Amino acid sequence: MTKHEKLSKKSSNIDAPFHVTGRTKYVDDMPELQGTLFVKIFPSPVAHGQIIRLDYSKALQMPGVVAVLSEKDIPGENELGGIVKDEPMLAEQEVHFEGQPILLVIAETEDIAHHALSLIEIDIEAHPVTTDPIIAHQQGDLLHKSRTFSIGNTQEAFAKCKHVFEGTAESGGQEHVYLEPQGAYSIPQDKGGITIYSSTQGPTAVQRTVARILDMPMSQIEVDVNRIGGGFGGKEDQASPWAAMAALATYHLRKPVKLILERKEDLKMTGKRHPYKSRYKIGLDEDLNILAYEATFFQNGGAAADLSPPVLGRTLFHSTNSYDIPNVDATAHCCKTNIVPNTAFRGFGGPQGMFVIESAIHYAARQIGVTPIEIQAKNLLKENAVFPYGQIVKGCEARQCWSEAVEKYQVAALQKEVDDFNQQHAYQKKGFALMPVCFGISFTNTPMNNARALVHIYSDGSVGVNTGAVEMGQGVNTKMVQIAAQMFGLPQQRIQLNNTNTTRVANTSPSAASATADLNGKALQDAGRQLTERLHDFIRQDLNLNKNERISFKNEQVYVNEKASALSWEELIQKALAQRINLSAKGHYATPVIHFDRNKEKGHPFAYHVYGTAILTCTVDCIRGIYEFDKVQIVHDFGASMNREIDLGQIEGGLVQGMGWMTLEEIIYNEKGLLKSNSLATYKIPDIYAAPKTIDVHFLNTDTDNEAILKSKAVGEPPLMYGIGAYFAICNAVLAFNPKAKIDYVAPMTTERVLMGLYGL
Ligand code: LUZ
Ligand code: MOS
Repeated sequence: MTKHEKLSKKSSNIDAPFHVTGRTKYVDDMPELQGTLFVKIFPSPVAHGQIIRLDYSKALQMPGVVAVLSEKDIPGENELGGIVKDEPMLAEQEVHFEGQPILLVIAETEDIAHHALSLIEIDIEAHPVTTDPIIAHQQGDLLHKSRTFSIGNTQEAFAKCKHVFEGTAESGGQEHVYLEPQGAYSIPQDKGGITIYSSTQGPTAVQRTVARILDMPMSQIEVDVNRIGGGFGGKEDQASPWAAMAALATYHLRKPVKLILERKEDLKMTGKRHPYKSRYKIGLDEDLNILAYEATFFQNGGAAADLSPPVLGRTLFHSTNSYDIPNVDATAHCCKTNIVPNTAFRGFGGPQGMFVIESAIHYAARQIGVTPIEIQAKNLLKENAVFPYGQIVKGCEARQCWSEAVEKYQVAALQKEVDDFNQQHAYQKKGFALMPVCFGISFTNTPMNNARALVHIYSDGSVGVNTGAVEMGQGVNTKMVQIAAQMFGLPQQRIQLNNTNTTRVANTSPSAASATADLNGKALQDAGRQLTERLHDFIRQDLNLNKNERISFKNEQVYVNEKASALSWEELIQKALAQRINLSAKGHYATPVIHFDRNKEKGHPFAYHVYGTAILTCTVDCIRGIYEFDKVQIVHDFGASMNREIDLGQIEGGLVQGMGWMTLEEIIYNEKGLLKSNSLATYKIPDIYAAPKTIDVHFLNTDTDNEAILKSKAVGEPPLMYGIGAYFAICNAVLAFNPKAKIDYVAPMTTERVLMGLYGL
């Protein structure tokens, strides 16, 4: 399906053979220890109310049921909130969203626990339900304080504009649909501690939450992650409750306990991408320069804060996407509603911000009578421009990506091809859109940008690597092995990457923010540097070399002045151990240069930015409203990609996931706050038929001095935002059929919305 340039650096994903032969192990694949018990969660059937009566005596009497646990059985704090303490793990008197956990049923089998749920009786007095963030804001229901980013003076700038437009835009939620649902397996240890195997992006977050719930020291909680079957942000913070629930049962019963959510439970009980409703005002001069931009974002945070505050922040950081706008006021409100607390999702609020500026540009272009491309091209970021948050634009590739895309993929010819097609076809119309992306790399919360690694060289010369990185399919294991192999001049087979484990690498940030390979890779390099320095000193003594002679490791051999010496790697290690040299090292990395002042909302929050431009072309069937994507062509700034195969996979996956968010995927709550799109039959994610017929990715190889690992830039999140172009490509096809179509800038652009646009319904 994919056309791509040659994947020159041959280092395919080390996990691939295991994935394709089914040998990869996820939490639920672990062999069960004898005596393992199973948990099922009794959830709130309503979105808001007061519990009047709760009777689980019948469930408790059912043969095979071992215990029913409620909030009263929590020895520590009944609190999940990592940022704001507003989220009980098990409901007390009030319930705030459908699916909120109330009780845990623990039984000898999963089936028994499942059946016991139906024996629980509950009466709830219904309270009013809010699902709309603007209404929540009017009622003063906020999860956190609102934030504003400002630069320049919008008042004065709007006064100078020839064109000023105002409008609204809305984007929907998005379900993560990681292949592996949430889950954990908790095992009591005889020293009093608990070991938890968790499907999490954040082992330390799980450890901290379990310790808090159980009132145990973190040092007694070991969290181990082999790998996870996808996360996409959904397991950055929201893997913790399931682990804490299993651990609570282990705490009381001293037994191994497993809790794996079924897909339908996962869909109902876990947070998603935040839906947003937004307003904008955009002002342009007669040459189409955007002089001023105002935006107000209403984020639908759900019933508790979870990660909504930093997600909201990233919406503001990316509210001007890839454009240089000198006067900006952007305000965002974190609104509390009665839906499941929403959470991190690839892009972390950035895509929601970008959708609004792209909507504003599209609307302005239609009103002025130019193409959006003209406005986009005119206003792209330039070197030394200033982002609204004060960071100066350095190493900017926005214009280079754009112009390479326009030239390489011949946008002028594409325009003609599309126009000709549209002339010749009455009931089929093509449309295309360009989507530039600029995404900042680093956790916006500066202190989170650190990582550690622990490396052991064993006496046979093999190397064990431990980092805080969680493999979730993104290929970070392969990247870590590549780095270690390169540092020691060893073949990849001699490097073993171990499970991510809180007893080996502590206090980790979650694998998130596209920064996992950068942070953990640099920590690994730090450990490697210590070990090679020790070994170099030893070799100098052993071979009687002076300071100027260069030592290196290549092909499992010690090289002196770029020539192979007689000393092999294995002999070196044995000799060094005989001399009692320490061949273990702990590496640490904290991203330099970044800082941010939350009071002024100014600083230098990102180590660097990733840039790119996508061209998305679609064909709309104007009788049925259905559409196909003919092709997506991308110029993406990879820096110097350390693994083209993995990085290409991230681009394709991110693109299609973003297109799904913008087109097919529609999360629907009814007026009672109940999730209607509660299965994969009613919630559609893109499959191979919905994916573009071709995806063509051009690697922009840049070698600017950035903070990326081996100058290979972060690649996890940025490509998702290329998918935003899908919305506008379809709009443009609809407008070709019906130039008076009312485009309301409400995503996703489902086939129903296309039909309404085509026929002005
Ligand atoms: N998580 C987080 C993230 O805690 N802070 C971030 O800035 C972020 N950005 C992207 C994805 N996850
Ligand atoms: Mo993420 S949204 O980088 O977990």
